Amino acid sequence: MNGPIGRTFSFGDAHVTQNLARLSLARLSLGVLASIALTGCDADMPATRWRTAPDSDVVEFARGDAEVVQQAMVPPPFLPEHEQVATTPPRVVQIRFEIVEREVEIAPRVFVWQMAFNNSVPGPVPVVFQWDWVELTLVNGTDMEVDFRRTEDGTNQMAHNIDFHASTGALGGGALTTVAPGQEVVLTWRAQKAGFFVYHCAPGGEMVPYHVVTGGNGAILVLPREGLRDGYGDRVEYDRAFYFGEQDYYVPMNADGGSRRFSGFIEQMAPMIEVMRGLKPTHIAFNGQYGALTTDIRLEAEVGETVLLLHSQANNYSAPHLIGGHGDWVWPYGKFNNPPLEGLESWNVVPGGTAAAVYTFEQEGVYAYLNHNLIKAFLYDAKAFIHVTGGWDGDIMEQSVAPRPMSTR
Ligand SMILES: [Cu+2]
Repeated sequence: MNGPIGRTFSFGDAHVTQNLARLSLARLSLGVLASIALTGCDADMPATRWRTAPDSDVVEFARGDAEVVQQAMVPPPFLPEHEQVATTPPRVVQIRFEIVEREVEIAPRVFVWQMAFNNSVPGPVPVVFQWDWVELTLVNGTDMEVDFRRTEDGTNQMAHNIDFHASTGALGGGALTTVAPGQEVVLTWRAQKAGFFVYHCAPGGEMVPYHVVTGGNGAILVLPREGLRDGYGDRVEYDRAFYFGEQDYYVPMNADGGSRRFSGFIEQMAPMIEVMRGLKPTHIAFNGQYGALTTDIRLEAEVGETVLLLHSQANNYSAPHLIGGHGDWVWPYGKFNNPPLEGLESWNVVPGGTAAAVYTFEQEGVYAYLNHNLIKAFLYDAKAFIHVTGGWDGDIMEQSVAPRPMSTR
């Protein structure tokens, strides 16, 4: 092992030393030598040297030698406690998802039979490092207490599986994880790419969008082993992380403003697919339900704290925006091995994709983090509030003159 860090910064003296050792002399061209001579100094790192090189000792680490650890899942918008820099060799991280079919009132008088990974919509966020292995036990059913209506015997009705966009091979695991009600399966895959990645149920054909738009999606955080880096290559540490899972729903509605009710996930399917064909959501929510992150759960932060803002949409576009703040650093498509962009106002989430941004709060107040398609934010409910305490700096903003009768000029 060269050390705990899985990727080598491709700038600075350490890098040059290591890469010189790796390059065979025969392949050293004069151009390479010249570029090494020019970039051997930390102080003047050109932007083009942001890229990192994998550490072969980490990449080739044997799974049989890896420490096995268990990670308990927590419901979004929160993440399991985790380190931000890898201090051990690659591990096997064991997680468990229990799939629950349940009927939830996602908005007043609007009921949806959801498929919920680990009894939450969106599903929980596992947190691993690049080059770790993820060992998932996927259970089609649960014996946990569920605070929502279920089928009379408490069992699921349909087969489910999981497609991890972060994984490689066999439909992202979908081909190897299909389980009938009452079954469980174990899938192990290596986290080869760093970033925030969607996962979702994908049982085939029209089942795929049906299961996704009833809540069968979430995201996994795969951190670079050396931690997050800003556009200059410097470490970024965060004090808190929040996950905003944006969900579009296609609910068969009655004329009275309430939804149709069904006996279970199967009976709901055909009428819901008819609504889905229109490509027009009837409801859009953060964290699965209207009001989830504006009234039900209170998100808090303090001035001076850096917050990692994670966002996913498994089926549609979104345009995250933090009212009153910015994306200090935004990683395009939520993928950490690309240099982040600085000081953005709004940024992109593509369908089946994510965004990751950090912001350090400078003023107290209530910040809305939302989809800046403002119709989706305010006429639907694609928004969350973050309550920030810790003081106000009048040099940054102040009301210089309070409202008063207009003057004549
Ligand atoms: Cu499913």
